[in-house]
Amino acid sequence: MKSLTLLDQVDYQAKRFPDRKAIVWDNVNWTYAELASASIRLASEIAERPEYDRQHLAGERVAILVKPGGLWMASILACWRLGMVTVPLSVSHPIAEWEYVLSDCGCKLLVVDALHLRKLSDWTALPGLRVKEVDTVGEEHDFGNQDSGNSPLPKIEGRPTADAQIIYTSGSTGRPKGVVTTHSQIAAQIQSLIEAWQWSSSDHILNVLPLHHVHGIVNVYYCALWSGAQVTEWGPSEPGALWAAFCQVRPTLFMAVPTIYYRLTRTFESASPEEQIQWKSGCDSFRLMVSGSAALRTDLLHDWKNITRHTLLERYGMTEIGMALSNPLHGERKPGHVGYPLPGVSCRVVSDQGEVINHSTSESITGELQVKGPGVFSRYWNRPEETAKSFDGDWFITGDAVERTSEGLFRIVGRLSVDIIKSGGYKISALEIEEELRQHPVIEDCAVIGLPDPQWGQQVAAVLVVRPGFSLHLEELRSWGKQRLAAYKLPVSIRVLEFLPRNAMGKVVKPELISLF
Ligand code: MLC
Ligand code: AMP
Repeated sequence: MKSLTLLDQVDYQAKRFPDRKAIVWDNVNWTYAELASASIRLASEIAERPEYDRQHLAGERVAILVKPGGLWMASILACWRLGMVTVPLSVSHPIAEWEYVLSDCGCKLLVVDALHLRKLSDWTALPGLRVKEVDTVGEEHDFGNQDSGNSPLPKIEGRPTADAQIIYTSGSTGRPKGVVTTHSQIAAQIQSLIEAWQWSSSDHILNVLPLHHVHGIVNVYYCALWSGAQVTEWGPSEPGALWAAFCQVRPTLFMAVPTIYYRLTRTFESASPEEQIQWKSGCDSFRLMVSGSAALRTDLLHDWKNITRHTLLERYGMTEIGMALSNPLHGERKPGHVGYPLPGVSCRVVSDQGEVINHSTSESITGELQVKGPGVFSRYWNRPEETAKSFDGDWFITGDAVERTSEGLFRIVGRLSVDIIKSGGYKISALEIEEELRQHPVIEDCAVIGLPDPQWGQQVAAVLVVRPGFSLHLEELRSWGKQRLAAYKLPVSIRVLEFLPRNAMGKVVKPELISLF
């Protein structure tokens, strides 16, 4: 694979096809030329600030708190021009979650749009953090020409192997960890998907995913921009509006988590016959619809096919590795399976004892999935021990149990840790929520589990032991928690016990708790 970066590639597209639409949001078009020039202008503005020693911006972390769309992408590219490491924040998180990330990765700069700056008005910024407001833009994106003014941007050496991005992801060890990827690792993740799914400049993708995780960031935005394709940013929306968007926008590609397909399907079923006819025809423009980030139920895959005639392509990935496995673009997409290793990705299956299980052409094998390849991340930010524990040599240990059939086809069997919950495609650490709940004045002890749910995959539930003489209702707990945790981490159900069931080692027996609900 060539050692280009996404930044080089966007600049190349901007020269080759300056007027081609790159990102459209709310009827505002950002051409490739506008995206490139906006990012140059923003980079110059950042570099010109007197408080920065511009030669030392490279490697500094910069958090991006900007709504999805052209300005978000221009902010990312601007920071990369300065050699800075982007840390995309979720626009829907409470301030406490932002603070954790900003402080964990030692961000010196927060690039924020006007909307989110208003949310931060009462906020006492972290010591040493500078805030750079970017316009709500697009509305008047006259970013001038590609000239960066009087101050040439600092020359950054060695960009492909430099750190590019940190994405925070939950693990089985409490608070989220920053996953660091370099420019060349991101390029490898993108190129693998472009090859497998045959992205081209005539593609047009509709995005509804958040831009703080790889699914929306890499699979949608970065792949589209690398290819010279168009992204229409739609944002999270209710399913009826999304069906209408399919009809109006006529995209060629769509990528989503199973929860979104579930909602679209249920909404379709309760729509009028006229709407159903219109919505069905809205799917004619698609060449590919992809599902991932969580297991796709086979009944949902069949329902979707009956409605749209599209067989969803299910693939498997992880923040640390990008995408690893995919059903084929052409050929059979087997329900309940996640396909074969993607280009450039090597996969192996390892037993409980840590022994590699050789592929068998006569029977299926099961074990833990390990992954190797040029797209695998470099390290967890500031966590050398956790980084070391998650690799066996070059092989990343995923924590997912898989089955590999004799034909080499993979199926995800489950997670090895009960402390990881997947809800709406978000990975959630039960331990992180437990730690937070223990701060509640009435909670003496608690255990958090994931309950199976047809819409969300799993939903967060908590079993609580409350202090003698006190009681606690779900709504009270949720309203206390929403200042501290993202909405999708808040328990949707609670049970109160006098004590938690523990095994001889003193560990809570979580599988026993599921039956309480
Ligand atoms: C939100 N709500 C939930 C919930 N999430 N309730 C239960 N469980 C959850 N998981 C509630 C909120 O509290 C709120 O309630 C109401 O639903 C609407 O909230 P929202 O934030 O507006 O949710 P919505 O937009 O409806 O979100 C649904 C969704 C979202 C599916 C669009 O979850 C989503 O964008 N998921 C994608 C996540 C993703 O990109 N994952 C990729 C990770 S990377 P109330 O009472 O306030 O109305 C990865 C690697 C790979 O996994 O392979 O891709
Ligand atoms: P994240 O850490 O948010 O990137 O989530 C990665 C995890 O999502 C993986 O380790 C899997 O457990 C899960 N995952 C991703 N894609 C799939 C899929 N198609 N089927 C089942 N689980 C998946």
